[in-house]
Amino acid sequence: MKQKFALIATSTLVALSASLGILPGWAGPADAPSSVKGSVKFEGTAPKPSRIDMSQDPLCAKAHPTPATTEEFVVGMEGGLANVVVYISDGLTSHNFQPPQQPAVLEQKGCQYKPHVLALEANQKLNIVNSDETTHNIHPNPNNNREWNMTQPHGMALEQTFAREEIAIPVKCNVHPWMKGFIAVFKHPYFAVTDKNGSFEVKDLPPGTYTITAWQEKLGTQTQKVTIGAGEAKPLDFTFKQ
Ligand SMILES: [Cu+2]
Repeated sequence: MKQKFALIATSTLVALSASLGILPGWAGPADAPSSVKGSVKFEGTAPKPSRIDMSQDPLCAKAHPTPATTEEFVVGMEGGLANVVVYISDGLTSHNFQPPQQPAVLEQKGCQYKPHVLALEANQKLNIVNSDETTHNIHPNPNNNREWNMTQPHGMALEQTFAREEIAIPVKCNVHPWMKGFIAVFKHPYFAVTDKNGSFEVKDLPPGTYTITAWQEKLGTQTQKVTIGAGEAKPLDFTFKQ
């Protein structure tokens, strides 16, 4: 009886250790999800954001006690570059993905797009929200998807989808010429957009060898090839310069 208890205790400990990834020499079960995690940096002096003149629409201007600035280069602490889309561009063995139930949300707030760069899956619902008092007219300019433009007064609900992969679709407002953003559409769930520190994490990857691409609206793309083992959190960094 005592021996049996010891056996159960040991196997529980092994399972626990494995799930925590602390058992030496064992990376986890073959199907344990992996991830790639790191940051994107801008090397050198990034172009300074410029002030946006919103005086054309007082409802926009009054939303900004201090003037809003352009978002083409958003560089944070220690050169971290925000709004970079990092994604698997090659190496997936499965190509059959259902879009998530949860809709993506693009907000127009202070007459700017929030977020400035949005990533979602093909056929995932996109809720477009106008939080401003003014009326916007959102107008994506795709190459590989259906083009549309919609007038959206405050409070009007708007839902759209994009059927095909496209990285990335420029979005503008037909009313306010300074309003610019991007929507990246993926046929798989393995993508992330860097935060204000330039950090990203692409999660729940099957182990494998992948080409990973980082896309920035002004600086173009960079790729790296990585092999990620089962349960491994692979560090990966990108550096852009102009
Ligand atoms: Cu607008």
